[in-house]
Amino acid sequence: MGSDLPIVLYHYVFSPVARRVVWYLALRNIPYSQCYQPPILPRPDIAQLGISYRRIPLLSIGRDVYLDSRLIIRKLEELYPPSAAHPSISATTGDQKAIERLLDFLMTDSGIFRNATQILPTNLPAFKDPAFLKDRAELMGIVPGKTPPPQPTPAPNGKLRKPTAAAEVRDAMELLETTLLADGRNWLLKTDTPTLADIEAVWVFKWLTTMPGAFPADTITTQQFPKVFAWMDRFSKVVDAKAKEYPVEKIKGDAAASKILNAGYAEPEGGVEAEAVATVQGLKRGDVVSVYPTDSGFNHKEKGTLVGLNSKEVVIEVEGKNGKVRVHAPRHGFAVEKFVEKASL
Ligand SMILES: N[C@@H](CCC(=O)N[C@@H](CS)C(=O)NCC(=O)O)C(=O)O
Repeated sequence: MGSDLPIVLYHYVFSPVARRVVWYLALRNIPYSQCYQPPILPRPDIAQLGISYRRIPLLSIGRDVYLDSRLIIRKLEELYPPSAAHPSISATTGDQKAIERLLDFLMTDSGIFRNATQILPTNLPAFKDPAFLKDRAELMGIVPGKTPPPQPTPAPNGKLRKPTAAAEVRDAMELLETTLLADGRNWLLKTDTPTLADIEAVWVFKWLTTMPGAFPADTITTQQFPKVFAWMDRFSKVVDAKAKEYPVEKIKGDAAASKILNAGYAEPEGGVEAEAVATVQGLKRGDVVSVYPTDSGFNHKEKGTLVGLNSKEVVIEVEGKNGKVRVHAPRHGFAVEKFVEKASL
């Protein structure tokens, strides 16, 4: 079972998406090691496992490596059921579960995170670093000499870009101020302590608060959204206290790799279900497939042997420098394609 196995989180401190996992682990008192990564490629610590996925975070439980914070959190929910040592922070009723899920969709799929990246202060040191700019262009599929992929939606450029994005961020903040937080509750699900629903809603806004000047001074202020800002402060106090109480071990890439490769698997092999994507490609266990995210970082296709596929996840085995690991990706936001060797001309 997962709970006896070592956990390694690959991340960097400025990643707002990785914070979601850091806070989840902290709020549930789940011990883990962290392997800090550079904010841009290359990441040899991850490459040595045979993994070409380029985004952060990744989390391993034993010899299983999970991509994408959403799958990571779901797996931690499954593999670490609530106990006295690891209290639950999940929604309990159906209505609460729906709120938890919908907040996740709001922040990621409705584009609030993408819009938040458009309102970052332009004077941040990273934006003056050509290596960073080149790396992030590559993340979005912009490769010199090649036609860039179409954006998900046509977005205004120039002086309209920022205010348009800020209006989207403001709208999500207003939703919280005028609905869930309107009655003066401390936490979104009216609980005594923060839950996963708070994590799902707070991460983008809290990230923006760390960069003075990100919120437009006239439209997103503590006066306009007192309840949202007070809720973010409360959240910060709780997670900061947890971080002090349970310091997390830092390990280097080689130590992380040997921790992973010397451990057992967290889950049994799942098998390949005959669902639509498998059927249309005639996929079966043992086929070589490519797995990649469809929203960003799609030039980095994970190639491996298919060992599991269902409506929720795809699992492939990849071979690294010193052994094999099983890589799990969510189906939501990822594609699975049978690998076809390109014929040489
Ligand atoms: N849906 C993904 C999004 C991951 C993501 O976009 N992560 C950002 C960091 S916050 C990233 O990887 N940026 C490029 C990089 O660091 O290489 C998840 O939930 O994990």
